[in-house]
Amino acid sequence: MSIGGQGMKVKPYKREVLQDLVTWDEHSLFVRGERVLFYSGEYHPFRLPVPGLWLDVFQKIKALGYNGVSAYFDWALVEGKPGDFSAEGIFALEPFFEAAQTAGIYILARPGPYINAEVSGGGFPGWLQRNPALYRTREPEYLEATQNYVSSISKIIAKAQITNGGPVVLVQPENEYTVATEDYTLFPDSEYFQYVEDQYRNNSIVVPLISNDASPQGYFAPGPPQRYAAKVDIYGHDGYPLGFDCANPYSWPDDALPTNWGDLHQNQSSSTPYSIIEFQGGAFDPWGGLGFEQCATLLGPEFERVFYKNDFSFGLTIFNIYMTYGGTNWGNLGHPGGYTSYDYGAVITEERTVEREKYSEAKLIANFFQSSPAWLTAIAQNNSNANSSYTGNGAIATTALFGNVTKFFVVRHSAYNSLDTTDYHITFPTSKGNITVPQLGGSLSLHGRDSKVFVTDYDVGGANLLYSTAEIFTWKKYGNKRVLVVYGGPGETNELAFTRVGRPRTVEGRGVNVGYKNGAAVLQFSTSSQRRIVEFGNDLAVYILDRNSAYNYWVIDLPNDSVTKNYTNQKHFTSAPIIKAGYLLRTVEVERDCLHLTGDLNATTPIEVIGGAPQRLRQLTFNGKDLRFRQSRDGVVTATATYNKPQISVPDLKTIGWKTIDSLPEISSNYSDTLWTDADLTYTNNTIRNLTTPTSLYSSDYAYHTGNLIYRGHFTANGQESTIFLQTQGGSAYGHSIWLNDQFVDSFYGADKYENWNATYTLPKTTAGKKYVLTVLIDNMGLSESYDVGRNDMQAPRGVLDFNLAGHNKSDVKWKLTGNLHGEDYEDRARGPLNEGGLYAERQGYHLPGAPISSWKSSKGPEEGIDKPGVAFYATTFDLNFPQGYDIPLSFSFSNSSTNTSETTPAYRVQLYVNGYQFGKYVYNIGPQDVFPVPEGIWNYQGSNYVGVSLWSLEKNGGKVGSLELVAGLPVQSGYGAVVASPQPKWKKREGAY
Ligand code: IPT
Repeated sequence: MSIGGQGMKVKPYKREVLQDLVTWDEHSLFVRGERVLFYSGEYHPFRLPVPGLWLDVFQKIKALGYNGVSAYFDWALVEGKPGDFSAEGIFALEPFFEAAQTAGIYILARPGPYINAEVSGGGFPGWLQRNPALYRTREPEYLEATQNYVSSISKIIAKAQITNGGPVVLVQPENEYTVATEDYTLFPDSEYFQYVEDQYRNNSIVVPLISNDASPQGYFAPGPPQRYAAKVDIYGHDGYPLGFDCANPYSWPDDALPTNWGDLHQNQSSSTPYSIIEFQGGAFDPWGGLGFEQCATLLGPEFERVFYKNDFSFGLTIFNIYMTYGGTNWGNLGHPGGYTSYDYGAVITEERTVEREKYSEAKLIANFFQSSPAWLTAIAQNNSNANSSYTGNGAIATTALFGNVTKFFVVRHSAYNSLDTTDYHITFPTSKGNITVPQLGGSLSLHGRDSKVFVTDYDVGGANLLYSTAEIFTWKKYGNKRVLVVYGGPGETNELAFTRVGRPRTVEGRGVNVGYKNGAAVLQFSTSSQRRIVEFGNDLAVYILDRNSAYNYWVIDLPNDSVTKNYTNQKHFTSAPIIKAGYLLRTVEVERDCLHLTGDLNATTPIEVIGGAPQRLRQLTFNGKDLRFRQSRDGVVTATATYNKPQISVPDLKTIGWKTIDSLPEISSNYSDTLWTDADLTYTNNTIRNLTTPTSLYSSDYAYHTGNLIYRGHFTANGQESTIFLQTQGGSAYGHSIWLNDQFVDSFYGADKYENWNATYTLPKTTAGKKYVLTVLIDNMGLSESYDVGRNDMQAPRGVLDFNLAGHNKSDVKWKLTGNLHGEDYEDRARGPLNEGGLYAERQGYHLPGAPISSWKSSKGPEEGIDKPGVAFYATTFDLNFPQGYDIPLSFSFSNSSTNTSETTPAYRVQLYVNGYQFGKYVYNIGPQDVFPVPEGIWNYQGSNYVGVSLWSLEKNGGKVGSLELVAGLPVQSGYGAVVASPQPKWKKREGAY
């Protein structure tokens, strides 16, 4: 294999731009001169606002066999006010980079400034709505607006580059700069793109810049041929072949498997490694959607097997899976097309569990490629005749990749979505000539929705695996002895053959047939759950598993020298222990004759170190505790890690006792809005909607960009006010409620398909000469993304768009409005600019721990509810006393029963706050989410907690929550250690709060 410095001699050349630690050629990236497969999972720090848990997720990604993480950073969260960049506490990136480094994970940093990502505004802060420029174009006002963010974030990223000892090896400017409206003729604009690249370069970013075309268009690819004046260092593209409709989780459309990506790559960017920067790892899900479990099924283990291996068949060596850990759209950070959970159906759940089968499948695939250095220079062969090639069977498609010695064959059904099991033979071109397999009789079989990677002349530490149809999990070499772990699907016949090894002998299990053909020892077996071990002299032990058993095996790199630290490096990687364990293994350390493991258990679990333990093991620890063990003559270590089920008690929210306060005092006659913002701007910079009111009523014109909005329209009656026409906009699934003085007028309950609504409402009788106030409460579901260049979708205003009061000129009504207290001068620097909206309780800070609740009314809580339309705020405090050493998911769970109205799906909206962090937005009449996980660190598991709940009932008879409970999931006995809580600054009386 060609690694290390040899790469430099290989044609065409290894490119070094501004530094020589991260380089590349047409095959792969190199780090410190060594070829690497950049195998990465997408994970956003801002969707897990607990820096104390960042390492947890990194370790779970590392344990998959990945060595990279791609992370977006969200401008809207760190520059809530123009010019005021602040990335501290939960928004600090340094601890994220440190955690990556500790886990041995390289970072692809994706700071935007536009990121999409299903976040509010696609990452654009709300104040950008006041900027009239065309976003993501060369227009100077837009470019200037990005400057403070880009230079500030670049400095942080720059310090974390590998050249400064940090984990950052790649940076992506912009995001999917691929789709533009027809009338934007400058697209794709090299001048603009070059500007973005220069912004990063001028702010000390020296690692390679990589792109992510939404689809393979070749925009800004360095070529050859270079088609654009601007170019990135490494060209990459994205792909979501099954889309985002989780409604039919078993439906794979006939034409959804990409087959031409390899050809496109050769035509577009043959000088750079084939790179997929976002490949579908799950799906987002809209309001009214079907919930993420369905997405996890659609994008499950079968999808990973067929689609990931298909990606690899194009010669892929830079791969990032979006999402790998999704997390939570807490505190209003999401876009209107999604709800609070951003679980994404990813391999790691929102609650950070690794229990989905797709996690284990992803681990099998990644480990294979990571243990196959020959992969990195193998060349994908033209696959236009893939159907029936190598097999002569038209139902099977095979794509070959040829290395100098080793060859790879990616096999799937020609009809990739077939559910059939197909029997076939394959003819391998090997160093011993063409060999048709299986040689020992019978046939191979490929199950429906499966795909395999076969190898020939594959180096197992000096032993030559002539071919294998059993898939490789990993192999290692310990001194003179190699251990190879292979697996097969249920009931399949598989065959492998070795040259250059001793005589085979089955030492565990039965049913392995041995033969000698073409100078090689051939093993044939049909897969069963019974493990087989075959030893070839003293050279090699082959572990034969079925897939489900293989799921229990782990390889975690050993710590390296002081330079490469925990980063995978071939030398260490090929001698890391292979360990059979259970739920999760996090770290492995060999210290002289001791072996230290950390990991998580969900049950009492047998541990078996099948290779890599010190020869005479003296001590084995698991999570710091000694385990009794046995060691065989071969060095295999066996032990048992015991799971102790803890006692967990969770407070009963039905009986705990709550305090409550009216959170819509605005409709009472003695409420004063003198401190509110006057909606008195007679113009707007908004470019996508002209004003149809005398003054702008767009919330972002007045610095309100997040959460609920409240408008107050003052007028003096003339007795003619029979109706009001009102048009509002809040994004998908929003709603509004209207009052005239304290009298309820009506509500719009909302639905997924309505981003805005207009209606004419009948008003109660008015008395001429009297003063009245219209109060309009509007939900804001976040700002739209700006996916298409040439159209400022992000500017879609929030709030009142238009109105018409019968008997009046529009100018007779004087409007005031509020959102979160003090808008862009947001109060809560710790929880950031988006966490709180404009409800009275939020403006007062009553969602924060320490709020003065003792003077409030006692209540049974949200299940008691209110008997008229309005907003109630409930609060309670309690201690949790969870045992240490466990990771315990803890969620709010609503159940869908009962209210006091006649309708079957009554309209009410709930926001949940834990220790001040908004961790749930529940819209009962739209759904789908009714379970809201909150991570430890937002919760205090050994201490006191403050829970706030706002309940907005939109119905004329009011409403109540059917049932609200706290539910703890299965406690996982964890080796992670104590979780440092996120900052939870307490309530203080707020100056100028109204
Ligand atoms: C791709 C975006 O780049 C990413 O930010 C995210 O929005 C993702 O989609 C979907 O979750 S765009 C792709 C759908 C073409």
